[in-house]
Amino acid sequence: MVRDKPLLVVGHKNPDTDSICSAICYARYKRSVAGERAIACRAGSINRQTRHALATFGADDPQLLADVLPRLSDIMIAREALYLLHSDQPLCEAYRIMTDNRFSFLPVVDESGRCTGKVTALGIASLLSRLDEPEVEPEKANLAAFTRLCGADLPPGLPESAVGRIFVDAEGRTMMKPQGCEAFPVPVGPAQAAANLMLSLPIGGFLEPPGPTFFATTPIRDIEHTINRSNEGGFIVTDEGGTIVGVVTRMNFMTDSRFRLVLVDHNEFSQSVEGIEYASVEEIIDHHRIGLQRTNEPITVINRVVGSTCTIVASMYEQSGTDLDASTAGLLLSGLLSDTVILNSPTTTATDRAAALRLAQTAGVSLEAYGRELFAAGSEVESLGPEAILGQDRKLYGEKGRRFSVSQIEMVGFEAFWNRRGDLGAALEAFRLGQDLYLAALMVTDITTSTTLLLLSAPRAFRDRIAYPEPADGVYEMRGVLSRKKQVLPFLLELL
Ligand SMILES: [Mn+2]
Repeated sequence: MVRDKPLLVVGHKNPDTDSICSAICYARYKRSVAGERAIACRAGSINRQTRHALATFGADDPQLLADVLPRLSDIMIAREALYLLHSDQPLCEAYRIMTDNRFSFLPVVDESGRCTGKVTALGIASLLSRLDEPEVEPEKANLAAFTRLCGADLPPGLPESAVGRIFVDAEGRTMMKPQGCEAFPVPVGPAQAAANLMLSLPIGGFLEPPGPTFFATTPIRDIEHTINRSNEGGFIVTDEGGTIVGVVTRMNFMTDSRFRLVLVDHNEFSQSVEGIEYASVEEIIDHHRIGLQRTNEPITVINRVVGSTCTIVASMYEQSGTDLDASTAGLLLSGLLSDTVILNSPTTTATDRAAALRLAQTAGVSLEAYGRELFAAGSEVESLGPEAILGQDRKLYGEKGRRFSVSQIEMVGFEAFWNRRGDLGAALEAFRLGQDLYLAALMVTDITTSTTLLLLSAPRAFRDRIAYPEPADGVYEMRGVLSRKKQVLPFLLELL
């Protein structure tokens, strides 16, 4: 496990107030109580209700997590830690850097930072094993590099580079004869001198093609197949403009690059941030039905039948003996009141009521008044288009061989809904037909009267089976109904 990575705490997609506030507060808990480098994250945009809670209790937006797919940039050896070669450098410099750092290859770049090829340890080894074969075109060797390799000083007056030749003179000395200059002796044997001469040639003559090249932003999973089928020891990584930003070796692919996650307010991967199956989920704090994936390692799962995830986080603070600050208490209260519709939802438990009272006191707000304020601030109906209202909190289901959707909005009073009923009905119908769903429903829940108006787009035969009063065509009045998962969903499944 990669302990140096931060622990990301994130709720479900289309985050509601409970998801955002439990992520913020549990990240605070992990930092202050467990000493973890925890970061609160979100898997989507912040709705108006949550925005009000964050503003009221002074919290920053959690960091947006578009996905948790490890990318090449997460595992590569970055440019700063890398030696980039130029084609006019002598081969011995590449050789030394590779042996000192145990690199199997080094990229060669031009002036603009583009990769023109690479030098590999294998390539140099095979050159040195074929010194007798005069297949290498005569090239100008770097004379300073050559004499240095031979452990001698460069005689004065010689050019920087020249085509050279090794021979043994009459006295048995190993001699180097640069073209157009006097021969000079070197203090090594002829075979070593020949090898040194080879290593003094410019890299440019021995470039191998760069091989498969990838962008740093590419998710690792997208190139695994290509990597596995390639016999290259390493790969060049560039930015979108083609400038080299690093390399990856096969060893780098073995490092654990997974993001470390805590899931709050959900446990089903289908509701989670993109790429969750490539992350390391270390904890789950939730209050929904269990839809867990099999895991490779033991993980902490806390799932309790309470009205909100914030209730669970509040009890963890309490058990740890840590005093809550007003901001954290206010945020936890917001998530709790939001999910339980100000303690009116049938999902509300005695634990939630007790926690809400304590949290309101610590936060210094009136539970009822703040709850109404939160829902009034979150009412989307005046400000959003019909598609946005339907999409804000929509869940898709596939049960009993039918696919259907249930959206929900909470309101203070129904007036704004009746003003927009035509728009919303048309948008609901269009969504159902566009998605080829059996039915599409919108729960419009008035939290002041605990009544839901169910706006329904469904086949006639299905609608005929509904026994609730129908004050307007396709609008059903469900008194005492607040909960999608506990009331409306079972009701619809029964009719199906
Ligand atoms: Mn929740």
